[in-house]
Order: sequence, then C-alpha cells, then structure tokens
Amino acid sequence: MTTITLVRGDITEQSVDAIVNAANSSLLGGGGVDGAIHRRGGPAILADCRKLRASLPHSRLRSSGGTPIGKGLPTGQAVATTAGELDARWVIHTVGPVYSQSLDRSALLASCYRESLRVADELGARTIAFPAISAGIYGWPMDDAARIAVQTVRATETSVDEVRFVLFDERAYEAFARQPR
Ligand code: AR6
Repeated sequence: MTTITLVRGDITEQSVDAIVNAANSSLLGGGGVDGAIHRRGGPAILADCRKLRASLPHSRLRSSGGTPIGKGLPTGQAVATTAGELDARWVIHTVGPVYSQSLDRSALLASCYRESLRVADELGARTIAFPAISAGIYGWPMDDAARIAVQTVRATETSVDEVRFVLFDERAYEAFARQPR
C-alpha cells in the first residue's frame, strides 16, 4: 500500500531514499529544483550525470538557444545517480515535457512519475520525494500538473511505501491538496 503525502517545503531538505529531480535532457543541471539539487548535493551528482550521459543515445534535441544538446535523456524517462550530500541514497532524474497549448503532452508528464517509480523499485527505494514536475520553468498549469501527478501515482503499481510531493509554495500545495488521494 503506497501512501501519498504532501509537504510544503524545499525538496533538498527531505530525508527519503530517493529525491526526484525535474531535470532537462542534457542532465547537466539548470535552474529551479535542478539547480537546488546540484547546489546542495554537491559535485558528485554532476559527475554521475556526466557518466550516465555518455552512455545515452544521441538526441536531435536542441536547447532553447538552438544549440544541439547531443546526448540526452528523452522526455518522460528517468535515471538514477548518487544523492551526493543530500539526505537520500539516490537522485532520480526525470525530464518533464515543456507545456504546450497546441499539443497534449500529458502522457509524457505521466510517464515521468511512472518511470521514476519504476527506477525507485529497481533500486529498492521505499520512500520517494517528487517536486511538481514541469510546473515551473516548463510552464505546466499547476492544477493540471497536480492532477496528472496524483492520478498517475495512484494508478501505478509500486513497492514504494511513501510518495511525498514536496511543494515549494502555498499555491502548489493547495493544488495538490485539492486532488483526491
Ligand atoms: N523544492 C521543491 N520544489 C521546488 C524547488 C525546491 N527546492 N525549487 C523549485 N521548485 P522547475 P520544470 C518548484 O522549474 O518546470 C530546470 O532548469 C517550482 O516552484 O524546477 O520541470 C531544468 O534543468 C515548481 O513548482 O522544473 C529544466 O531545464 C516545480 O518545483 C527545467 O528547469 C518545478 O519547477 C525543468 O522545468
């Protein structure tokens, strides 16, 4: 039985087996949760990311500035690294979709939660903390991001005991609290 809990706070301050990072395909860091995790977790996480990246296939993705990203983790997938100095055993990096008004990318957002839980199961993680993936820099409307997050976790079979959503502000917390758990 998986329990879903909600916490208002900073994901880098959580004590759990696995902390999920809302990363980008490059796995080389960024702003938001990604920036906070690398800052607080220290250089061991980036060192692991670089190694993982070298084993990934080349993608045709380009950064928003048009630079080819080269090797990258496809949107909707997840991989694990050390958690460095964070109070966790692993960081699970997943790449959320950028929100689009013209294309329905919800399946990719749902995939981030499912794939992260699959990786958590492979690792043997029993407690996992998720941020509101795609609901920051990637522009996903918070209510919809919360609905997809909670519904997907509820519908996914996993050995994880606790899925903790860590919401950075009151608005995000309220959006998650409105979802039936
Ligand atoms: N703890 C918990 N939640 C946080 C934290 C934190 N420390 N910091 C921000 N949030 P975002 P995305 C919230 O932008 O939309 C990066 O540059 C934030 O308020 O971190 O998936 C990556 O490299 C929002 O509600 O992730 C990618 O390029 C939620 O976490 C891109 O941003 C997600 O915001 C990914 O964008």
